[in-house]
Amino acid sequence: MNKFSLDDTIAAVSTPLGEGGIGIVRVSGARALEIADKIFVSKDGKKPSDYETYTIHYGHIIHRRGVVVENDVSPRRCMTRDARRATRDEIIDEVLLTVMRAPKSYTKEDIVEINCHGGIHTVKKALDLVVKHGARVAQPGEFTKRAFLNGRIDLTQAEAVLDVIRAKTEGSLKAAVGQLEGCLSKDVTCMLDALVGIASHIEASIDFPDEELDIIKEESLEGKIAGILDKMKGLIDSFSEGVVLREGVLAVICGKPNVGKSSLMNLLLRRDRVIVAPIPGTTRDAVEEMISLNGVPIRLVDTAGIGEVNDVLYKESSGRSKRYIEKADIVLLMLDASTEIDEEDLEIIRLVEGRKKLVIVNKIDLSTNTTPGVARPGVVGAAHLFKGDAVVEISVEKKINIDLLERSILDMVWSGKYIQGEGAILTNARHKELLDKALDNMLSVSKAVKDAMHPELIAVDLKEAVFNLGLIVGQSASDDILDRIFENFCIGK
Ligand SMILES: Nc1nc2c(ncn2[C@@H]2O[C@H](COP(=O)(O)OP(=O)(O)OP(=O)(O)O)[C@@H](O)[C@H]2O)c(=O)[nH]1
Ligand SMILES: [Mg+2]
Repeated sequence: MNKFSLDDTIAAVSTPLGEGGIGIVRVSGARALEIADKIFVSKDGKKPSDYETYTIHYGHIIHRRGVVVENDVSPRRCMTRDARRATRDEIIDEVLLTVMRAPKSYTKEDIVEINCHGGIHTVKKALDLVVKHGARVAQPGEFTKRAFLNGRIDLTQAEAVLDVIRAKTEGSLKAAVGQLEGCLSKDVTCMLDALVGIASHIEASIDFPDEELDIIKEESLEGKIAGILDKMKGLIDSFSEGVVLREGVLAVICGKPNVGKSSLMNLLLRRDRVIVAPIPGTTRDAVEEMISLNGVPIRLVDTAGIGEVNDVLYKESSGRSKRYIEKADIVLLMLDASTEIDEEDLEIIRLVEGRKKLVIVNKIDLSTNTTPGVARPGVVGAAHLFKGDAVVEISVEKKINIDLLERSILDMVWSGKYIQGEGAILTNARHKELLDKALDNMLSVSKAVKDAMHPELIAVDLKEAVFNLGLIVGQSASDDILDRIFENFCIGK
């Protein structure tokens, strides 16, 4: 991407390619208005370059092939009707054109957006025309990259743009919007300012060792460092839950055939997504769907029962179930309350031993023991196998304890310590990695200060911490890092 300069004017279709109400071609750069002048014919007779910023105008996108003049004496007069038609201007579409002038635009450059009728051919033709008149087709994420390079947003905010687009649930969206609004940037920038302040004093004490600048011996320095360490640790701690908001939790329902796994999947999804039948071995493939529990995205997987189903597909389908179980963040192990624990159950219990899991005892409506909270006869003998694991008794059929089940799943993945969208929460592995490094640097600084080491030694770690924190918000980020971040974006964003 970096072989392309910021001087180019870029263009892309910013809406998904397909049938829709409107399709938008976005053009950004110094020549955006000049290009629009060449292709847009307005109702009011004005040119886009005459328009004020933040205005929208009705007109047509025209491909000017040449003007056909009445009583033409040129050789065109001798052309066939088809050939003459081919030289005429072509109306591409009836559009609305929006003008947003630099610097108050998404990219801080002049932007023109052409709102076409949403159809693959109209938007493609409009884009072709824009390109023909001097724009370059944008790379993925290049508009947002320009917003970053032109200083409108920092790197965490640019990354949040993609998170907003890809948000899996309301909770993910709140966290992403918080980051886009600058929650994380603010925290990181505060830490950076504090570090730079300390670093400049330390540099001064290196440069003027004889003067009264012995900041290292100042008590307030240790306090300042402790404050920064706390802030860093707090953010790092938030990652275990933040990443859940961004990526979702993989929760795999497993158990022997016919215990009610697919029935539970459908119930939690609130629709009949998978086939349910009283025949063991109904589900053959693993099916993954997203649900939201209080805004927390859960990637729920229904698997084929692992057990005695004697046919050729069994090996493949139970193999798939096992592979999913291996990948699971949490295992939802399902047992049948109406039957005794048998060898099939035991095989699966052994398979998921030591995993983070919730034991779900289903079909309590069929069980003879109806005392709430008391383990069913079928699983009494196996209680010792679930040491420390939460057990929830439910009936999918009669919808008993489904709220409790959902709460139990949520409790396993979300502490409730962080309110989505309120305050900074770390959701991105890149930020976590850099904060981990910055924390290490600061722990060394703290130790060096306590041990009254030479200021030059302290300064080295301090600089590293500043560098690592700076990378989070994009200061001194290399082209490689930027390429890796922006290549994940869609074209037109
Ligand atoms: N009585 C009762 N029947 C249930 C309950 N949950 C599921 N069933 C029934 O149990 C049978 C099997 O349900 P499924 O959801 O297909 O079971 P499964 O675990 O997905 O089975 P496989 O795909 O074969 O592994 C169906 O007839 C369901 O209607 C329940 O809570 N109580
Ligand atoms: Mg099933």
